[in-house]
Formats: sequence, structure tokens, C-alpha cells
Amino acid sequence: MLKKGISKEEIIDILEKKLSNDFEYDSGSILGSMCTNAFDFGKEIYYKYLNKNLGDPGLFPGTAELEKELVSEIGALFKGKDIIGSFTTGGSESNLIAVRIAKKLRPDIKNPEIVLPITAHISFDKAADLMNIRLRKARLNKNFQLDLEHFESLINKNTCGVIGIAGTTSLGLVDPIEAIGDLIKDKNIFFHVDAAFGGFVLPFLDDLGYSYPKWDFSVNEVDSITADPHKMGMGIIPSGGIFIRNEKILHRTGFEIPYLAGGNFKHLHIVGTRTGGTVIAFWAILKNLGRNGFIKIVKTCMENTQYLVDKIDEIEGIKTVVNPVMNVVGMTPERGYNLCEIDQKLKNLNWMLGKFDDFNLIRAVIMPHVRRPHITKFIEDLKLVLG
Ligand code: 0PR
Repeated sequence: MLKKGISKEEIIDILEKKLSNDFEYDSGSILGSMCTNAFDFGKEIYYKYLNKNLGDPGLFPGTAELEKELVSEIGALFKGKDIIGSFTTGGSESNLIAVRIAKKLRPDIKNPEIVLPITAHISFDKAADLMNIRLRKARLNKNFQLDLEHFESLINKNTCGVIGIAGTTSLGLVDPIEAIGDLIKDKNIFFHVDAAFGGFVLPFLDDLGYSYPKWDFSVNEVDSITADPHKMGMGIIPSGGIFIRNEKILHRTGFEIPYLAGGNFKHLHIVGTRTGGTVIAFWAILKNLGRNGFIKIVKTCMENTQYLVDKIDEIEGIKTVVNPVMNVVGMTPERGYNLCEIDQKLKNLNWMLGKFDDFNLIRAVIMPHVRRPHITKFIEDLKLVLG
């Protein structure tokens, strides 16, 4: 540590240099991220309120009330009534919370298991590792859809929870949530839907005439949903959300914190001290954009997604894996071409995509920061790479 501090100007100068090799969303080269630039007004609000700490809500009752209001509004967007929940650091924390609830609600099961699709996010492996739970992963069929028969065969007397995904990490697909619900009906098994990505896409697709399977609280068996503001919600990084149907779950499974300056309360979080600023910012983003604002953002992303799909269809050497349900495009090499090589050559040209070796695909996520000229340039470079 420096003995004597240096000037702000000098520090800013040093930071500019040190951070100059970071990628920027606006450059368009980040084609494989589920995060994006936060909505500008949200940044202003976040900066104004960044000292708010929801880890001690008794000290910030106004912020806590705002969080409740926001949870309820999003719960209604997900077709639920009197939904409870809270904001987290992201999809991983929300999924950890959901898995913990599933385990806690079934103390009668000695060796708890969770059944989930093989496409489930790595956060469930983290949860299983931390909580000593066995994951039973169901495979996919040829069309990258969940093999429901295999899923069913993995459910047994040790199953405390099942997971469905609304917007898979690799392809943005939606699992058959209603059919999973039918499999666990009246079985006292917790049903969590991971809509970390899809949560702020799917509710707006209806208006745009796209079709997709039922995925939210309108499916009676769904107990909780993960949905992240810092993905398609245009929120501040980091901000995630967990939404829960039954309010009794907080009382039954929450942690009691008795010594806080603001007074006793119960929460479900993995973390203690928790940002209120990102929650207030998301409240402001939702109010400012309104439903129409989100529809407009999703519309542009979906049109750009189709543009990319059409362009890929014209190229030899690579093809799209499935028809996208939302703004995620999986590409797989055709015979004679190699995935690692394509990915590396694209990276050499500054195109940063996600590579999923298990499914032999590279993934582009057409976030709001990805614009049409970026896609056109990407296609030119992709043609070059494929020779
Ligand atoms: N659930 C699903 C379906 C996800 O896709 C992800 C993250 C999570 C949960 C976990 O969310 P957090 O990362 O907020 O904890 N999926 C992103 C992905 O793999 C994570 C990410 C984000 C990766 C930005 C790269 C990146 O630049 O794309």
C-alpha cells in the first residue's frame, strides 16, 4: 500500500491504462455474454443509492419496502399472485437458494437428490457440492429437447426437488415445464424453474407473436423461479432474483439474524450484506422502460437473432443447431470443420463467443449491445475463418 496517496487524476490515468485491454460491450465483439450494458438511468439511480444495505433491512425500511413491491410486480409478470422473494447477486445465488429450500423442506430424506436436465447451469453442481446432494441429470433427445421419459425414470423416493430451465445457457431453449409439473404432481417435490436468462425475455414474446411453452407460475406445480435483472433485465451487474410462490417458505427455511442494528429478521440469502442500490436501480428501470420499453428491446434482439440465423444458413461449413426460441444462437461445424479451430480463429479476430464442447457448438447471445453492423462484420469474418 502506498504511504502517501496519489491524486485522483493520476489514479484515473493509471486505471485507464490498466483496464484498456478489457472488452467493451459496445464494441460488438462480446458475442457470447448473457450480460450487457445496464440501462443508463439505472446507473444514475444506482450511483445515488449505492450505500443502501439490504443485509440489515431494519435500517433501510424504505428500500426493503421497495424490494417487496418489485418482487410482487415481477411475480405478477410471471403470472403469480402474492409472490415473495428477493434480489441476489445473480442466477447462481438464486439457484443455490432454491436447492437449499428443496432440501430443507424434506428433512425426512436422508440422501436427497435433485433431478434436472443435463443442460442445467453449473450453479446446480455448485449447490450439490456445497449441500451434499446427488444430482440426477436427464439427457436430451436428438432435437436438443429434454428426454422426459429419462427425466421421469430418475425421480424416486429420495427426490427432494426437480429443476426445469426456461432459457438454457447453451441454446436458450425452454424445457417442458408443464410436463415436468405433471410428473411430480402431489409428490411433495419442490419444483424450481431457472429462468435466469429467459425471465426477462419470455414475458414479452407474446406481444411480438412468438410462441413458446408455458414456463412460469401459471404452471401450478412451479414453486420458485430464478430470473436475473443483470441479464436481459438491463440491470446493474450483479443482480439476480429469486421468486417464490409460497410465503410460508421464508418462515420454514429462512435464516434468523437476531443481532442486527435494525432488528431481527429472516432471510434466505447465501450472503449477508447485500446491495440495495441495484434493487432500487432495477425498480427505476422497470418504471422507466415500462412493458413497452422491454417489448421494444426484446423485439430488436429477436430480429437481430433471425438476421444472424439467416446469414449462417447461407454459409458453408457451419449450421445453426436449432431454431432459436429466444435470442441465443447455437452454431455447429459441418463435416470436415473443427469446433476448437473455428472458435480459436474467431477469438484471434476478437470475436468472443461461448464454446460448449459437450454439444459441439459455439454460442452467440444477441444481447441489446449486439447490433446489426456487428453481426454483418461477424459473418464476414466467419466466412474468412471457414476459408
Ligand atoms: N442459470 C442460467 C440458465 C444461466 O445461463 C446462468 C449464467 C446462471 C444460471 C448463473 O447466473 P450468474 O452468472 O448470474 O450467477 N449464464 C451465463 C452464461 O453462461 C453466465 C455468463 C454471463 C457467462 C456473462 C459469460 C458472460 O460474459 O452465459
